[in-house]
Amino acid sequence: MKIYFAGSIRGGREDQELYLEFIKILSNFGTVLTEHIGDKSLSNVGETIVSDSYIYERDMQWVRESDVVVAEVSTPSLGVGYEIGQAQSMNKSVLCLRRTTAEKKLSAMLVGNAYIKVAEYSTINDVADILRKFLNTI
Ligand code: 6K6
Repeated sequence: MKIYFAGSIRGGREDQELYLEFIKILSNFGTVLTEHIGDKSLSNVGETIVSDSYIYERDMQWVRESDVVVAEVSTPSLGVGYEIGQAQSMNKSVLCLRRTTAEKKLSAMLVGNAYIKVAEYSTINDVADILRKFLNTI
């Protein structure tokens, strides 16, 4: 199974360590195409050797190739929201996970969207349970 994991980059890197945990769990179910989301050296403003258009084209190709898109949405990110919308238009299965303690309310574009599954979690054990249940249906 090819898994596209989405998490905030320029929206803010406060949850980077959490993304690493997600990627570790997801790797038990298939290939995570976007392991760089957990990369500590990827800052929200850092210079990149590749252009934004390269990143866009590559990431959209990976969404196309993926069997499922899993997004951690506790830190609001325009890019993650865009990827989720694109994934829906490509008929991909989409799961969004959000910490119960996340400061901001999640966008109505996700919560109000019957196509997208949104789950809340408190602990990383909850995440493992939610992902196992969801991915075993794919
Ligand atoms: C380095 C420093 C800043 O940005 C970079 C490299 N950028 C990206 N590399 C890989 N994927 C990216 C990059 N920027 C955005 N994305 C994609 O959008 C990822 O798949 C994330 O799920 C999402 C994050 O969007 P923003 O709006 O938070 O950046």
